[in-house]
Amino acid sequence: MFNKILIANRGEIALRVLRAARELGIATVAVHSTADAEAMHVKLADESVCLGPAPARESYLNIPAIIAACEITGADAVHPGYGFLSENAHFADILAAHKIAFIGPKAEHIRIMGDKIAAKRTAIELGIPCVPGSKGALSDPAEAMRIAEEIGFPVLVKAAAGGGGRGMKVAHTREDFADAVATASREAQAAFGDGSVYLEKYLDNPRHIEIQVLGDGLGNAIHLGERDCSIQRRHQKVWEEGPSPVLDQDQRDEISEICANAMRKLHYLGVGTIEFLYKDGRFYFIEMNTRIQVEHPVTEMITGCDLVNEQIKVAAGHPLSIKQDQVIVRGHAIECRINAEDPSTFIPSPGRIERYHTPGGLGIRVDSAAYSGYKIPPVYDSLIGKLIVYGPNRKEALMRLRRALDEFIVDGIKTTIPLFRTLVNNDDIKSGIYSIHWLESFLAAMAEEVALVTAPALSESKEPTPS
Ligand code: MV4
Repeated sequence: MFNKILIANRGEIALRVLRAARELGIATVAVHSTADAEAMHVKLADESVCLGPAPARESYLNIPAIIAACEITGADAVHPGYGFLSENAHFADILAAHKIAFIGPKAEHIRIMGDKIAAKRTAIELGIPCVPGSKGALSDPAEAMRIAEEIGFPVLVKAAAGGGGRGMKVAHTREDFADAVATASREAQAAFGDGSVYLEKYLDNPRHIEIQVLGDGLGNAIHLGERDCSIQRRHQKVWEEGPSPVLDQDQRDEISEICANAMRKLHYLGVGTIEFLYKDGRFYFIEMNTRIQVEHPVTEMITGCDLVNEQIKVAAGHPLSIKQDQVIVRGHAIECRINAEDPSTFIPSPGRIERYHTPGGLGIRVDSAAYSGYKIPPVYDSLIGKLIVYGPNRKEALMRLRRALDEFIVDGIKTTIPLFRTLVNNDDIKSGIYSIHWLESFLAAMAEEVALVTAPALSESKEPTPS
């Protein structure tokens, strides 16, 4: 087992990794930027190293500084958390060259899944169902049009280097097509330095359902059920839950087993998430994430399995400690991502947290690095914590969530907690019938309502101003 893990991240996920390491009896090293000197992960770790200035590229993304921090502290493994260097195959290679373990998948698998075309080709080979589309990147325009007509409009043009929604364009008709390809390719070139694009049938109003997998790199792999992450805004998940409110047991068994079998064939190492769009009873692979995800606690609550603990053990070469038949999904969990943002405009609200009180009691988990007096720096993402609730069934999880949100106090900054108080009482949310576009339509309707009640009446506004 490792002696000392360097946690190459910040915020709540740095604390999450620190807790898992400590329970395994492994020493921890926190790294931080100058903006994070007072951050909780720095206070709680056994040791800490300042990597550099606030901008992530000079600190949390600074590979030479992280390698130096490992050498200075004698860390024999690095956990990258999510974001930052977590899906950087080059970083995994550099660590290997320095005889430092990367707590994550094999560089080869990170590389494949980072290239959306290679990922899809691999998924097809592994028997994972995909969205109908082009075989690979588009080459000449005439050939592209022929494929688009074969798929049938609407088609979606996607960037090979994309993911998370960047470099995507819908072509509704053949007239829109050339323009969509040109725009997507230009945006992809600008954003990723790679203009290659591919085609898929556009699915309207699907759900986003993902399968959690875990492998030991030796050919053992299991699945840990699904999470439904359809409630999102601008490709940022807002509310995640598991199991999905719309699947029956046969559907979830079928797709989960396909995923576990695929990971066995790959000799996949570590945790992973296979993302699908789901519509009319069918699953369509879109991408695979080769990291621990923000929403992993949903799975931990319904399976009782500690995913970060498992990640560390398999990275150290241990075979999987749990068999598929020991994974039992029980009850229901919901996660709300609490951001330091205005709950209606989503404008970031950094600053000092004055009062901070988290909910507690049976079935409540709060993963956060916030504390009273903590000053949220304006330079990183605005996630300040996650509230995860568990209940024996969805209805009771919703009741518990409502109760927990009422107890949560964060003063001094704006947070998205009030949005969740609205969502938990919404009929569509309560019924579980929603698609990936539900939240954005709901927010647009709310903004419209506010505009109507605040706008002056037409008769009043037309009144001449008294002189
Ligand atoms: C799609 C799609 C519809 N049809 N692919 C967005 C990000 C990237 N991960 C894949 N995405 C989508 N791919 C086809 N063929 C709609 C989306 C999409 C989406 C997917 C998941 C969660 C939220 C989304 C929001 C807008 C669009």
